[in-house]
Amino acid sequence: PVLDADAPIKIKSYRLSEISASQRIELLKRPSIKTEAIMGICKPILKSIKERGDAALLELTAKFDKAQLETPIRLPPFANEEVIKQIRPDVVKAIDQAYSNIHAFHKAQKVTSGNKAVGPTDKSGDEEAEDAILEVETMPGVVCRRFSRPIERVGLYVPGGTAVLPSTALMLGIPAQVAKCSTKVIATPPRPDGSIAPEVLYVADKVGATHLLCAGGAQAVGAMAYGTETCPKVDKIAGPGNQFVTAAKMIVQNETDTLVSIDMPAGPSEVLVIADGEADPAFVASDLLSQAEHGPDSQVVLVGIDLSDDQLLAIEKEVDSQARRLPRVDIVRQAIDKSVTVITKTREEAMDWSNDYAPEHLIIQTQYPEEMVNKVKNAGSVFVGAFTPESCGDLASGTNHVLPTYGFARTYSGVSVSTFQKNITSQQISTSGLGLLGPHVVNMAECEGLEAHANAVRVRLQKLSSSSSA
Ligand code: HSO
Ligand code: ZN
Repeated sequence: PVLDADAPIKIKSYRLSEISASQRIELLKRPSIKTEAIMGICKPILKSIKERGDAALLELTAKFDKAQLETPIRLPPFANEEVIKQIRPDVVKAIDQAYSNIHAFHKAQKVTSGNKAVGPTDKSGDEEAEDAILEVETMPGVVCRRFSRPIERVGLYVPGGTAVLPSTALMLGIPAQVAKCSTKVIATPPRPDGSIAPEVLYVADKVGATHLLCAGGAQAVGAMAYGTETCPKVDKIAGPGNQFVTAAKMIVQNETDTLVSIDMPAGPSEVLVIADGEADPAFVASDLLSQAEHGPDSQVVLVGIDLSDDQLLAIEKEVDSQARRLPRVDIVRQAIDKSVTVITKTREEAMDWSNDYAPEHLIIQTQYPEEMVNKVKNAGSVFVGAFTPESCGDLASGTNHVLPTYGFARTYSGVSVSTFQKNITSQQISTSGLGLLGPHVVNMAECEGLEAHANAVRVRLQKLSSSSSA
């Protein structure tokens, strides 16, 4: 839709006290996604990749990305000195700092998931962090353990489109590197001249990617899910993407013979900002706009706590004037057109609204922001206090920016090291342990009518009693 360039760039606002129950439900809703239609487009694409592999992949890349490639796959090293020279030196430094912060935060996740940091992983390579083992002796002689292992082959989707996203390559590549996945395919669409952004190539080397798949959309998802002549088949595909990427991920995940998992369902990116009368209107507006510039379907929500008309007006003025100075103002205008401001009386009402919405990003610009964090029930990632803009988490603070959208923050977590691991449990029972536990298992097996289960314990108990009496 072409929006009038002279019209004010303004978010529709409501006072909570004037909103009916049914209106509340409507305002909390995300715009509906036409999954069926999109899936209908993706299915033949996936089928052609499955049947014709690289040949189909190259045709689709020529069609959708306008790039003529000889092969869809590149192998490391991806960025030689020539490539790195094409990146602004201060951008190289920024990527290095972001890598260091994100790596530090994700490496720490390895040792906090259990009670015993004496993992089974070897100490080779650059990842010295050890996997935690959880160990509980549930009865004397009955020891239960849980440990993690990397998912071996993973596909990391880095969107192309209107922005270059080396940050997404970091957000997916680092946790996979820390988890020690052995095959890491980064997929990203090539530019029409067949090239890949040098910043993404630089990151691909830093995270130890094993393959670069120069393809995007449903066809890239298909190549990683099924494997082609040149692209390895992967066990799990992670990363954000447009509606086609999301639909393709959902389709391949449901194909029982494909055996591929995905990180999470994904919708358009979103932010909810909670601000009170103390918040700086320029800060609040800047955060709303940094989300709005991602795409026309970005969701932007402002929840104001007891703001006067003047205070709201000050924020609205900032939104309008800052937006007009942005290169991506046309995208911003479309996103803002679908956005909502709600003014509540109390902090509790504001937090209830946020928890009901379950935002991907929650920014808290209020007095005593930490107290508000304690009340967060549903959110992907929280930005605490006036000097914590979302951009910092998006790019370089250390947390992951691949987060649950569309209300899935109620049940899903963002990408982390555990996205690229699975947990395995084990148990080991001593003879005395079986003496204590065995009779209970026999009784339960009989109750379930499973005589063979009961026997597997009985034969052992009999052996133990005959050898002890012998
Ligand atoms: N806000 C985006 C991530 C991003 N921002 C990448 C800038 N670059 C989704 O969380
Ligand atoms: Zn962002």
